[in-house]
Amino acid sequence: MKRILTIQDISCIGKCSLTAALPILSAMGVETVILPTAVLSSHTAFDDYTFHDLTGEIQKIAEKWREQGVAFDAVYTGYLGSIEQVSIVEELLAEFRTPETCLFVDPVLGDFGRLYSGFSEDFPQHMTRLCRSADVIVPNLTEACRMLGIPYAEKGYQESDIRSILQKLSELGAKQVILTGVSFAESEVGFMGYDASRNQYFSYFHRKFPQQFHGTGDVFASTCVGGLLRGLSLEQAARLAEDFTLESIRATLDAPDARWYGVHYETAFPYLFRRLSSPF
Ligand code: PXL
Repeated sequence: MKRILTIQDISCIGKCSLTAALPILSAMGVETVILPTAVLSSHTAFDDYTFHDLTGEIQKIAEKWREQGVAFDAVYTGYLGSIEQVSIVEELLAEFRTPETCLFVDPVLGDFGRLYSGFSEDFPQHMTRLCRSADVIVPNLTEACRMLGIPYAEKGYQESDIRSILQKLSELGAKQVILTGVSFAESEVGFMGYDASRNQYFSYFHRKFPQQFHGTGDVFASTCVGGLLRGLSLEQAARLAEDFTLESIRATLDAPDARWYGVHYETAFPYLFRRLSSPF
């Protein structure tokens, strides 16, 4: 069984970060080691929340793993609560990443052109540094613009604009890039990807729902890295991730307050299992 280490927070309510990554990766048949960076009463889009920083624990936990000779096939990072935590993750990688370990970074920074509550304006530059050494990065459009220091626009992109953003993102250093939340038509949304080693672009679009749901980026990233560990190509893994996220959204459409509470990926698991059992 492949073993992944995922480093992100626990938001007690509002399914995202570890409360999405752990169940999804486990359901995909991947041994999931968690390293919680902080415990919050909810994610930061709630009006008010507690934030208990676990920075001090991270090094103590890593110390034990060092003694025990623990190794990982992949490391997946998501929401990191501070600049210091980005540096600590880099230190961990220097120690636990071997040439075979896939580093998958979801540079969680914001959405709809804005940084998430609690992040300072200089935080993106530190997340960008982490992305430089990644094998795969999966920013949304807001995060890509923040990392590249270019203005964000809600819509009006041509394919050539997105190709240029992908190119610039890969020049940061990551070998493969998936840009999420890409839309060229009012009724459609999806992703575009770029594989620098083959100089190849790929894309995938589907119907866009008018509703917005929190945590879908984490469902996407978790499924995508799970797919990679199951032996799928990045394009296949990202398509599976997009479809599963969509299926989870469909399962949530009638739920009250769902926007903040996260998508019902739980009821979409049978779909994920069916997809995993049929060849691509
Ligand atoms: O879904 C990304 C995310 C993860 N963790 C926390 C967040 C957010 C986005 O707002 O606040 C704590």
